[in-house]
Amino acid sequence: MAYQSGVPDQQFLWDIFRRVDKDGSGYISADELQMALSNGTWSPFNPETVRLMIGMFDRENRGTVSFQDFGALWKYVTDWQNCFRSFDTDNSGNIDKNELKTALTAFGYRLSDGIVDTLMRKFDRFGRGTILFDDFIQCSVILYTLTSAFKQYDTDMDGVITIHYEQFLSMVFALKI
Ligand SMILES: [Ca+2]
Ligand SMILES: [Ca+2]
Repeated sequence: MAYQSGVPDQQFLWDIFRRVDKDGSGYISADELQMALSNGTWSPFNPETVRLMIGMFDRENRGTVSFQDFGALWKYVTDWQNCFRSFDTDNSGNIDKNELKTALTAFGYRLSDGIVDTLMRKFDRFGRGTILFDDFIQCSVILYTLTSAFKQYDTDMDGVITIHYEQFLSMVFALKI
């Protein structure tokens, strides 16, 4: 299998694409992507994470991903898999609170234990005190999106913003989450 600068070759991608595109429509729908992805358990891949990912790579705004954008999507998923594995230090197949803290610190966040607890509660879909692969992506993407929105207002970067009600509404409604 030939790889050029980390990008899988077109034939390899096409084979995956055809397998994922169950109805042969030439586009990957959210349902098809969800079926193709695994969070390491028998439970279905988080539909919210699927929606986020389709939204990121759906350049034609049809709610689906074409083969043209599939390479980028597949690389994104693979990068997240590698990231998840590297932070799952005890190889349990999920991320516990300490592993999440380490991951967030490595991503450049400085968050208190209280916020890490809040993230754990919010993204631990099954109430087991751990976060699965799909929920880890969702957690990271949302945290990134919220942080970017905050930073736009925090021009002096002191971690404090003062915004009016309507600025707040515009900020929240502009979020792609
Ligand atoms: Ca399809
Ligand atoms: Ca773990």
